Formats: sequence, C-alpha cells, structure tokens
Amino acid sequence: IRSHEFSLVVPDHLKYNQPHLTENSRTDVMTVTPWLAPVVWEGTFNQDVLDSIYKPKNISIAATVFAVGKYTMFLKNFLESAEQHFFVGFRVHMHVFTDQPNEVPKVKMAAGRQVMVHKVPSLNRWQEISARRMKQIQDLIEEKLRGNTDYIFCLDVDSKFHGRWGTESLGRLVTVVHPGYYRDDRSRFPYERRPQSRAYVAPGEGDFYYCGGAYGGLLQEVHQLTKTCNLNFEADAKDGIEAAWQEESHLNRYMWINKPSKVLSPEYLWQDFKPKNPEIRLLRFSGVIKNYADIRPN
Ligand code: UD2
Repeated sequence: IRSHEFSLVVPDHLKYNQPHLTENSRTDVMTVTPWLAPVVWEGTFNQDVLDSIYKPKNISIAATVFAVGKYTMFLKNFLESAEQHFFVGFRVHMHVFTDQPNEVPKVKMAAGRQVMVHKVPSLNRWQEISARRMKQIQDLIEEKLRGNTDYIFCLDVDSKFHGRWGTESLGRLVTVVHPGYYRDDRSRFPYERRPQSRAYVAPGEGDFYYCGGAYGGLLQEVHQLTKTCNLNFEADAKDGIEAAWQEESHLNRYMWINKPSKVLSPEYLWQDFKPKNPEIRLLRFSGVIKNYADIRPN
C-alpha cells in the first residue's frame, strides 16, 4: 500500500475553524460506524483541510463507467457533470467501457483529466452487462492501472453529478449507502437470501444496504473486491444461481465481512425520482429517471 492512506500532512500555517470535541456539526445522522469508519455527510468535514492534504501527494484517480447498448445516451451528462464536480483540480482518468466507441461524446476536459475508451462486447441480458463489470474492472486494474493509479471509483452511467464529490470520499475501501433502504430495518434489505448463493446474507446480519452503482478505494482493495465478487458470481452461475441483485448482492456480502474504511452517505448516490429527505443537505450524485423498458436490451 502506498503511503497516501497513512500520512495526513497539512501545509504549515493552514488556518481553519477550530474543531470542538463537545460539539458535533451533525446530530441528525450517524457519522461513525460501530467499527469506527467515518460516514461522510455534508457538514462533517472541512474540504480545504482535506484538499490541502491530498493536493501535494499528486494522486491519480480512475473512474470506471459502462455504457452498453442504449446506455451510451447517458454519457454526455455523466461526463460533463463529472468535469464540474468530481475531483475538480485533481488528475482523473475516466475509463468508459462501451460496445460503441463512436458514440462516446467528445467532452472538453481540464488539464490532467482525460477520457479513455475501452471496447467491450454487446450483451443481451442487462443482468449480465451489470454483473460483468466486476471482471472488466479487475482486468483493467491488472493490465493498465497498476503502478500509475492510486484510487479508483466504479460508477453507474445513468447518473449525474450535482455537487462536490472529492477528497472527502478517499479511503482504503469505500462504499455508498443505498438511498432506497437507509431508514429501513435490515430485515427489509434486498440481500440475497438463498443460502446456496455465495452472496447470501443471513437474517439478523448486515450493517447497511450498499449500492452497486458506486464504490471505490485504493486500487489494490478494489482489485480484491472485484476479483472476489467475480469469482463468487461465476461459481454461483456454475451452480445455476444468480443473486437477487447480481454484483450488488455480492458487493453487499463482501462489505459485511470486509468492513469498509469509509462509508459515503446517500448524498453520494441519490435517485432523481425520490424526494430529497431533510438529512440530505447536499445532493452530490444521483441516478436519472429512466424507462427500463425502453433502454434495456430485454
Ligand atoms: C442497480 C444498481 C446497479 C446494479 C444493478 C443490479 C444503483 C444505483 N444501481 O441499478 O449498480 O448493481 O442494480 O444489477 O445502485 N448497463 C449498460 N447497458 C445496459 C444495462 C446496464 O451499460 O443495457 C450498465 C450501466 O452502466 C448501468 C449499470 O450497468 O448504469 C447498471 O444497470 P442499471 O442501471 O440498469 O441497473 P439498476 O438501475 O437496476
């Protein structure tokens, strides 16, 4: 592991508001998990402090996004809004995986940022398209990113940035709480419930329900995650079983055992069709409204 996760050095003479041990800027939400990982909400961090720690490290961040079939229509908004809000001022490589490279829009990128296009086969089942991403991310890390990338985030394309997503999200293993279930009892989480599946989560287990649409962390951690989830997905397939929510189910199983070092609040993946709850003070990234019947291959 490179040093980024360990040294938190600020420039000399950086001035910022004093933190008070007997005050908490957020009292309406959980800001630390039972295993002492921060839960990131607007109001819990100082972006100037964080940026000043990471800027001198000259970190490079990769993001992956898949646009297969009609999902290429989401690329323009995704990429343009990422330029506005995703790690602005940092080195970012956006890796676009698509079956139609010609459909990738040319988006003007700031210095140090670029889009890289990778051709992938067209698949007929949306479940496969979604789940196969894990293998392709694993391969990308092994073949292209090792040695030149520090952090990676894997994101759904049918979404858009609305607010800052930056250094506050960096961590060893990072996951986002799903906007649809965070107020629910764990018995209602849509985990895979068949014990035969390698994504199985037993009743009475599980911390939060996490999104398949956004996760990340240090390169080697995400490599381990995607490799493990893919192996489990493949082994399930051999047994003729597909988890309830494909790779999202496997991700949830993985995060139950391998606790994330940072948990991002649903500010980091909301859904446009949901009214904003009061605890969401800043909407950062959100899934756009889509008509599944029109855009999925089946
Ligand atoms: C949820 C998850 C998604 C995934 C899926 C289960 C969120 C917000 N979304 O979304 O990450 O875990 O459940 O499989 O947590 N894609 C294509 N072409 C297609 C179909 C899918 O490129 O024809 C890609 C695209 O990048 C898309 C992603 O796969 O963003 C996920 O598919 P989805 O958005 O249709 O799945 P959804 O909305 O059920």
